[in-house]
Amino acid sequence: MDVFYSDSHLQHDPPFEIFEGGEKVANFEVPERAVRILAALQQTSWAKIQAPHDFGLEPILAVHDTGYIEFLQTAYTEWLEVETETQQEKSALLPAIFPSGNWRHKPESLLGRAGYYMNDLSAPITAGTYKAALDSANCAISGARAILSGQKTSFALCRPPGHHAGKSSCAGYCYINNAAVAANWLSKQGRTAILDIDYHAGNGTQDIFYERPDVLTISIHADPDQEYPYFCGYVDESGAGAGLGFHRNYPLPKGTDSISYLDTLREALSMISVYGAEFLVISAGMDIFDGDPLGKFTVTKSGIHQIGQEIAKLNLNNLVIMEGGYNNAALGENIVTFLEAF
Ligand code: SP5
Ligand code: ZN
Repeated sequence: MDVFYSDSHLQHDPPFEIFEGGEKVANFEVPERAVRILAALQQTSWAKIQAPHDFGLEPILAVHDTGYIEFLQTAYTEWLEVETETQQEKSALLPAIFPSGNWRHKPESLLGRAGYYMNDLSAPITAGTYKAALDSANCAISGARAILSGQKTSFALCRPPGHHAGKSSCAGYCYINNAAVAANWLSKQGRTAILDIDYHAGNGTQDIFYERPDVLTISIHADPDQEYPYFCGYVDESGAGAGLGFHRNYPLPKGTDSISYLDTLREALSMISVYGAEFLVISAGMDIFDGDPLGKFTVTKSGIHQIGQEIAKLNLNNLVIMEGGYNNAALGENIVTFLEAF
């Protein structure tokens, strides 16, 4: 199986994030995650680990706003030039204000644009963030190219993850929506669906394809009424305009176990069958695992393997994209057992 991985993620190591209540904690989305996954794949006989091809900005700008990508590119160096009242350390940029729905004037200043483009306090921009995000997207497109040229399944070891990044926003550890970039690219070649199995609703992916009928998007996740991203991922959100009927959310309660997860998965998979997808992009978050520090499902390692088996049974061309998963000690074996089902 072709696996795409780039070392540039190591340069993206945000020192902190802000939890509810203003608690500043070490960022959960750490380089160790991808290092562990890589090490586990290196132990297998089947993973063919390769560096991604550089596809340039065009496939990224096909799903993201140009102003947003330019902001990501220059924000950190601009931040170094901003004069601050205190001698604060400038290891990472976060905003301190967010526009509400009606306020959509885009400011000129860096700190104004930070609030405009950054949706929460968990995706700080550091010196290495832009390059890491670009190469993460390049891993996804490389994986797409591999399945287009005949590989049954490929794996993009993307870091940073992508499914919370919208057309013009970063959030939830995500900057460029790797799955959306790859699925949009594949959709020009054949019927494409995205299945998002990360614990958190794939709000960025939903945003990007919401009015499009040409990429079916389905997300199974924790009920957003209780969990991040809170404002998106509900059952009544099913697409709009030409895209009406081409988005589906499956919110599940906390404590969901392997058996009930698999019941919901089978429903989602039948929708993908009916759609007649040729390419399936899987946003694979391993934070559904029992014992994930940010998740409250109880899906076991064997459950993760069965999820892979059910998806593989559709017999589509599969692009597996790494999303979340924060139990670092279990992350490598969880991804390996998932991929072994393919
Ligand atoms: C890609 C991905 O999985 N992003 C997830 C971002 C979730 N961020 C939510 C953090 C909420 C922290 N709540 C703290 C509860 C204390 N245990
Ligand atoms: Zn997640």
